[in-house]
Amino acid sequence: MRLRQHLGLVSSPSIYTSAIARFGNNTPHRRRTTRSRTMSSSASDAAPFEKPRAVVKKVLAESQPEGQGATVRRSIGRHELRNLDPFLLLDEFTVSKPAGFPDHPHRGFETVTYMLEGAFTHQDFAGHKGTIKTGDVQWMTAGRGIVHSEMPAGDGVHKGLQLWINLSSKDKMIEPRYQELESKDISRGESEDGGVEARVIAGEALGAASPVYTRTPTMYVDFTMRPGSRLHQPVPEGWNAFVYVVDGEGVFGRETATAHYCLVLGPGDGVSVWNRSTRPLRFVLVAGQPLGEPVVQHGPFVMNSRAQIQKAMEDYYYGKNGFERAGQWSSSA
Ligand code: FJE
Ligand code: FE
Repeated sequence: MRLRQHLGLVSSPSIYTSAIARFGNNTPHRRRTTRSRTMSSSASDAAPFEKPRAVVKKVLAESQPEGQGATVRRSIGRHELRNLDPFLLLDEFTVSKPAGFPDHPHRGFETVTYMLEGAFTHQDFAGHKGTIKTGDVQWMTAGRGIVHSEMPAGDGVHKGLQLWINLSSKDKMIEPRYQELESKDISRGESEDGGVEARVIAGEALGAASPVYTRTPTMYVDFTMRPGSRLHQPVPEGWNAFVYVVDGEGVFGRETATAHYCLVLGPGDGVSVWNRSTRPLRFVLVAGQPLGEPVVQHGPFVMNSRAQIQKAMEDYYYGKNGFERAGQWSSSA
């Protein structure tokens, strides 16, 4: 029963090619897979991966002040979790009015905002304005320059995740672009036994694929697992990958983690997860192809050299090279 779940996982093309190749090849590993197909469900719990990814680092994202009166739990980007190329930052934000992230610039990377609860309104200097609600995603490619505000819409508590993905040197100065996904339009995959649901923000999982175009190849999936369920999720080899637990408790490889823990995964072709608890488990799995380029960051500017950072600050200050509208613009209440 659980094995069918593995097979379902390898039914889509592209990033699962290595797993498919394994099933079709007469490797020693195939024998194990074939055998488990005919054995009890406990035997099929064995990972179908040649090189299962293990947790190599486990860090609790502690709360810290950020923006104007806002609080974030920073995982990627904190001291212990730097250099997870192409990822620069992951903040779990919790914000109530009047706190927020008022007018600020970005250059050289992408921000992906995923709402967990409540709503956020964004406004930028080019007249883009919108509100993302629970379950919605805003995928913003800042490129050469964006100045915007990100503020809670309405009363109460507003929560979400913001991920920063670096852009390659050839993409850092592209025109800004937005990709927005409403919750209802997010592709959902489900394991065959219904124990696991995937909301696919980028890439593919459980037979569902996201329409988001990722300039830096990225996989971003929000998984919810029922008590007792298991997942064997392929993750492209050579990509850096991590898990961030949103709610509940799970076993990732051999490591157990609860909410607000970030788990960096080591090399391999997939990760196995087990919800051994009696409550639902929710986590995001994020993976990306490393850029392998120098990273020089100064707050919201991320470039390849000190000189380019200097240039970004000048461009912002003098309103040049993408920041032309920065001078006269400010967000409205
Ligand atoms: C910031 C540069 C920034 N984490 N999580 C410098 F871009 C920001 C910033 C955010 C942010 C926004 C949201 Cl909606 C969620 C975030 C940082 O806007 F706070 C500083 N100091
Ligand atoms: Fe921002």
